[in-house]
Amino acid sequence: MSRLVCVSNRITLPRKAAAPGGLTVGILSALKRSGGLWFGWGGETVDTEPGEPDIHIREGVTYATIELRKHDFDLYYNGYANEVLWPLFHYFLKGMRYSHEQRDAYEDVNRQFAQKLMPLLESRDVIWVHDYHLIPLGRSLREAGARQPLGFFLHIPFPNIEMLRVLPSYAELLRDLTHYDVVGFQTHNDLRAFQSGIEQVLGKEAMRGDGRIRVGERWVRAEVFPIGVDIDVVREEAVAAVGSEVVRRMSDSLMGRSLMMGVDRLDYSKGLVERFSAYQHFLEAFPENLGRITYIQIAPLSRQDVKGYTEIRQSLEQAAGRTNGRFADTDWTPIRYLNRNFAHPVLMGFLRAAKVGLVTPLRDGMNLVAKEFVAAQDADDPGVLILSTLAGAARELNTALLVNPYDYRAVGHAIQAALSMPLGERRERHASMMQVLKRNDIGAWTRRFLDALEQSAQGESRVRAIANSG
Ligand code: ADQ
Repeated sequence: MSRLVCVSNRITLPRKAAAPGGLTVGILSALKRSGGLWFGWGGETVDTEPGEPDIHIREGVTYATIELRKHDFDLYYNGYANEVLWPLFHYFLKGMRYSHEQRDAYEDVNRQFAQKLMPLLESRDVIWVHDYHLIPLGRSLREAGARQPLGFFLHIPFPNIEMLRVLPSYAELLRDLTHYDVVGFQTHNDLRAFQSGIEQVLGKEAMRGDGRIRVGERWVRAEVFPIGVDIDVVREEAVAAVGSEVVRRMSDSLMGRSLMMGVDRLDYSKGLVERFSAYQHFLEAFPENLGRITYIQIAPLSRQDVKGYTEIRQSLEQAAGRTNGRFADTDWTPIRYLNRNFAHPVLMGFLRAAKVGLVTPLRDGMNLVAKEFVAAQDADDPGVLILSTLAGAARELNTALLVNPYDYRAVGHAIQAALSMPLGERRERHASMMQVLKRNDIGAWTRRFLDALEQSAQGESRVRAIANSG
């Protein structure tokens, strides 16, 4: 039987207190089904030559972690990945800072990944590479002699060609993606953006009617695989956590007020500054809610070494301070803004306790918090999801209250509508979203991707064994 090898920039070994991000949840779900190897950077930087990968085995999954030189890491991760690709792919040109030195480091670190991974590979492996940090890895692996089936999934949006062309090396980026057998995206928009880029670089004749791309003698499959959540796990975590001390303490402290929750990494793409303005507008426009609603925003700091993240942090502290200074009473704080992590089950308990889930990114590949909010609700008395039209999740969760996150008035009105929505309507909207979540849960995501790899040019029978083992 063949083995699944997942590769991502960062590996988080399972720890009790760890708060896994979306990518981690997805990869673990895939690996736990079939066992296999997870390869990536372990979180340590060194000043000397990095050593050989460290190997750990936990619950049937082998974790191989590598070190990176500090200088390389700064240029590759803080630099190219997070100051060039992340802002560009999220349509934030203002945050983009391009340098050739960063680009060279990005290429170099991808080659280092390939060199360190090659000796660990077996001929029957199937390789699944994750996200924008590792776009050139497929080419580097092929150059190093890898012949195994290679898949790539992009967790973030893929920009329209007119945006992508801002990148001096955009054509190389598109060509690099064609070294994979399967390239996966979150939504049809992303897929179309990729296809229009490919048409521009390889010509219209490279595109087949069925969506495949011809590259010399090879075919590349580019498709949509919307990532989902494990509905049962989220529900179980949420139900169990509601009785836990930390969630009970939070609920008691509301003193009967309605709870509105936001849960995000602190990132400019998540639209928190705009969200805070919208909330302030809501309190001004609908003063009957003063003292009756508590908005808890959980936003742990991320990427603190990347310029731009300090600014957003300051803006948010000021905005929360302004709203609280203006509207708070001796026994009521309108916004509770927390820069800290909570264990996943606790978060799910908070989401279940909320009457309103506020998920208003300015751009997001998918946004799993939106899906988790829906899955965590009590179906008999569900809360209402307010969701940005610019999140990938809005393509599927179209019975959420959809808002343009830049339109603070519309977001304020949506909060008011959510708070006063009758039970029947809440149930209907929730039931319809649950159907979508069931169809596209995390297991379906993994299976579909591995099935596509199965049908791709190489390694049919080997991949089938993995896909069926779930
Ligand atoms: P992220 O940008 O990290 O992921 P998201 O999809 O919201 O964003 O996933 C976050 C995950 O981390 C969720 O499981 C959530 O519960 C958890 N999380 C978020 N905030 C947390 C907090 N404060 N404490 C603890 N856990 C927290 C990227 C893309 C997304 C895409 C995912 C998966 O940017 O668009 O949905 O990958 O593909």
